[in-house]
Amino acid sequence: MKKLTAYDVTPESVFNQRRQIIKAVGLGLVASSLPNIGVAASDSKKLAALDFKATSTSDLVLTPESKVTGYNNFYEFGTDKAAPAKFAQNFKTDPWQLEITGEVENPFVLNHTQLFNTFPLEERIYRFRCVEAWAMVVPWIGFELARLIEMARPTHKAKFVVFHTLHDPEQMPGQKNKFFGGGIDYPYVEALTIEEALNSLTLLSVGLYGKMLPPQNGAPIRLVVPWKYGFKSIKSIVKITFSETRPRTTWESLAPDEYGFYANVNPNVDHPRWSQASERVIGGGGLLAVKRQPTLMFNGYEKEVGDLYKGLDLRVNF
Ligand SMILES: Nc1nc2c(c(=O)[nH]1)N[C@H]1C(S)=C(S)[C@@H](COP(=O)(O)O)O[C@H]1N2
Ligand SMILES: [Mo]
Repeated sequence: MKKLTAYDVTPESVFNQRRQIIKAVGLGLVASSLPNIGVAASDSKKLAALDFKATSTSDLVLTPESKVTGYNNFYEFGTDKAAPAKFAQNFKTDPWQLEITGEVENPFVLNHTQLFNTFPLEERIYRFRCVEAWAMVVPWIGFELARLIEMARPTHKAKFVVFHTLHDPEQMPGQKNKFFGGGIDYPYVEALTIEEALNSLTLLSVGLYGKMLPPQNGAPIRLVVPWKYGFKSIKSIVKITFSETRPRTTWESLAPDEYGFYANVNPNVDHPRWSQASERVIGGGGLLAVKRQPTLMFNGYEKEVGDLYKGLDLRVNF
């Protein structure tokens, strides 16, 4: 199988323009206010290209960009897979404030520009597995959450890192209408143990496929935890709180028998209503065939994260 780098997934012209654009962002200009920067976005919206270290290679076959940005779970914009791409188009992600607070010595706030230039951006090609048993491979752009945690300097009491999505019912129809939003009590909240949060796989993502995140994928900043089911990878984050106690997270609160706090991808622990032993490959198999593949333990990242769960009964702590 072909080895992919960022150069394979982004038109060359975009690469050549990156340096220019990032300079503008550094000067405090807003990327989205730049004149047409010529990014060949598949949808009508033009998204700014990002400057990142294009070092990642992978044997994984990338999911087509149109699927990554067109088949989404973002219940704030409706429960249908096509709803977020449709209803999030005018979602205002700039200006934005991400607040870092709680059990830290150095609480701080990042504005929209600072999300993109405080930490060096890199590309990470990861498997992405939804609890609904479908799978993608996504070329994310972002930075390790560990870098942000270092800057915040957690106190010895910080045992959990808690993430909050924006609460804005005027912009998010799913927050205004309980049925449209899948019955969730918003805002959407997710959390990791501090050890999980510090793992070098854990990413705060600001882009994919060489460009800023489209709104349906969680712009301007979202979490990516590749060894856990997708619902842990919370979108459009406005607050990160360090806490001594484990919070009640969104899906765990809604259906504790079906969605656990850990939510580690595990082929041996089925969802009560379906098997997790195999997964449907999104964009795979062409028009007529549905391609399935075996689910990998920790989504293929056991070497990197297996030690985090030594001695833990994964059937009980699902
Ligand atoms: N705020 C928020 N974050 C969310 C969700 C959501 O509904 N709201 N859905 C989750 C689920 S179930 C999945 S599978 C992923 C989907 O991410 P993607 O659309 O970028 O593939 O986002 C996760 N993050
Ligand atoms: Mo999901």
